[in-house]
Amino acid sequence: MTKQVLVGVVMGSSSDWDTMQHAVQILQQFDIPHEARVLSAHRMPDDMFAYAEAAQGQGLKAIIAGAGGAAHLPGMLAAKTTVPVLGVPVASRHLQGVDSLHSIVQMPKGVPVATFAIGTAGAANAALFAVAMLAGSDAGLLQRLEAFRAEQTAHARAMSLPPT
Ligand code: RP5
Repeated sequence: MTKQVLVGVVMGSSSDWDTMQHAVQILQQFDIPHEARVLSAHRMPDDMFAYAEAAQGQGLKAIIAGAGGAAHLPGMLAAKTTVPVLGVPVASRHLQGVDSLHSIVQMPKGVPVATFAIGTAGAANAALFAVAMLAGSDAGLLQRLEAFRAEQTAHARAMSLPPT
C-alpha cells in the first residue's frame, strides 16, 4: 500500500533540481512520504492552480516550492491553498538568487509564504522545517529530529582549526 503523501516538493523547472534535491534528500532521510515534480507558475499556470486547489483535500501538510528569477510559484500556490507553503529561492543565472529571494519573501499581508535562504541551505532547511511541523504530532519523528540535531552539535564540537 502506498503511503499518504504528506509533503509536496515542487519547482519551476528541472533546472531547479540541483537545488531542490537537497529538500528531497532530507525528506528521504526522515522517511517522510513525499512527491516531487515540476510545476511552473508561468509555463503551467493551470496545473499550478489545480495542484494548489487539490492540496488540502489530498492531505498535504506542507508544500515546499522552489523557483528562480521571477519566482512567483510559492506565492501563487499560497494564494490558492491554506496548506503551509515553504518557499525556496533558487540561485538565478544573472542575479544569483537575490531576485528569487525578493520575489518570494515580499508577500502581501494575509498570504504568507515561509521563506528560506537562497540555494541548497534553504532547500534543506525548508525540508527540516516541514519535518519539525510534522514532529509536533509524531513523537517518533520528534525523537529522530532531536537525534539529528544532537549529531550536528557533536560534529560542530569536534571541529578543529589549524594551529596558529
Ligand atoms: C523559473 O525560471 C524556474 O524556477 C527556474 O529557476 C528559472 C529558469 O528556468 P529554466 O529556463 O532553466 O527552465 O521559473
